[in-house]
Amino acid sequence: MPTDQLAEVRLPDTGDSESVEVIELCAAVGDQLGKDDTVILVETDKATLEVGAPSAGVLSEIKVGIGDQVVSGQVIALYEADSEAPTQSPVAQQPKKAAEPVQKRLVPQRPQPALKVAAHSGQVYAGPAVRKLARELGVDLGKVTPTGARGRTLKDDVKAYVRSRLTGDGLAPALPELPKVDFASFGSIEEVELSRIRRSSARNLHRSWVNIPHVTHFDEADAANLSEMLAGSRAEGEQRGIKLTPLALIMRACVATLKAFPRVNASLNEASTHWIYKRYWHIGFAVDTDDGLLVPVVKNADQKDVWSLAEEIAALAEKARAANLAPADMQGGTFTISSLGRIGGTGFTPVVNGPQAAILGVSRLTTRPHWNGEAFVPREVLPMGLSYDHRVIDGAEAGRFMVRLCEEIAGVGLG
Ligand code: CAO
Repeated sequence: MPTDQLAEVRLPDTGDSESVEVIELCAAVGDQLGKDDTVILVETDKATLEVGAPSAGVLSEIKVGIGDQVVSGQVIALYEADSEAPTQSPVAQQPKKAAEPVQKRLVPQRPQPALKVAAHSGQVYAGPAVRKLARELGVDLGKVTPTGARGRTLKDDVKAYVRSRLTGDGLAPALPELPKVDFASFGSIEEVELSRIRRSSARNLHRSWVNIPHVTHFDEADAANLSEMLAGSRAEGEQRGIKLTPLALIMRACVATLKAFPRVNASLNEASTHWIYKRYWHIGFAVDTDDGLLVPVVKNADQKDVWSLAEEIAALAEKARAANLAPADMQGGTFTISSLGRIGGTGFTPVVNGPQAAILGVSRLTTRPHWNGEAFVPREVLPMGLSYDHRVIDGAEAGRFMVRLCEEIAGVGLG
């Protein structure tokens, strides 16, 4: 089509008396444009503005380049308007007068000019073409390091981010995939879909495992007192209608120890620059249900005696097994206990329930020979392992935490 029959995209009145800079070309020659589709981005002192096509058509020529200074009314592109959507401003039909107001000439029947402030989400400063690319690639622009002028994110930044994720450069290495195996080729198989709970706990466990540098510290507490307490509590428990189990006593000992070691009750902030100390002690505990693992939380455990703790643990475990836990029952935890004592085992390494800093794994009470300086004597012990986020807790601190926890358990009372 001859140039003089092409429709124009002109820069509308930007409100700036001076020229403005072209910072991005958002379409290429040959692109099919819809009405208002952005052709270029310009930047004024105050904002980034999108300049759109007044009607649908195919882009024939872009008359400006990145970095060019343009003024209101200047032709920035030519396009072949779709025949069913005739433009208001083909050059041949509607010759322009320099003095004519730009917006009227471009989009006479529209209340709004084809110019709008480019959308900014949060702190991210990027044009629509960059946002479109990010959307297509599933990239969170907040995670991309901008290299453009005044902190603007460029297409190349998005591409560099994707490349680094794929090749394992930088801080976020890509995980190598497990080999795909055709199990059926080796024998008969049955495929069973995971429950919603199992799928969500698999996600949470994986997320914690790959994000948190785990260390597990093992120790054993003298459990003579704890066993005695439990045995001695039977009659009172029957009266109260509450069964005391080791977990309530362990939880109480944990709270006392967490108060002495506040970092174990803390979390790292998202940017890993600050510790967040929580002045509340909400203790989660793992419950094994038919549908998978659930972690209800005893809120304000520091304000409850062992009977109240035992009662609440039993009620929450019951709710978990009946699939009746509300989301609020599982939120706000500051530390978690996973007790496999009823089942057995001498020790295990639980996965930290991030962003918490630590989790205590409790194994089965057992009797071991203990050297008292003169002879080996039988001693009942409670084996425990504390898995912790090594970014939050030093090894020595974890060791001291466990020594103190063992002391608390050794001297635990019913108060
Ligand atoms: N050593 C020996 N026996 C123990 C024990 C221990 N460390 N802890 C509990 N027991 C015994 C109790 O003395 C009691 O015995 P009696 O029935 O003879 O009186 C019995 O186990 C009580 O068990 P319980 O399960 O009813 O009560 P609990 O308070 O100890 O635990 C709960 C409650 C919900 C934590 C538990 O039932 C549970 O689901 N545990 C599994 C947690 C899990 O799956 N963890 C793995 C998660 S992956 O990290």
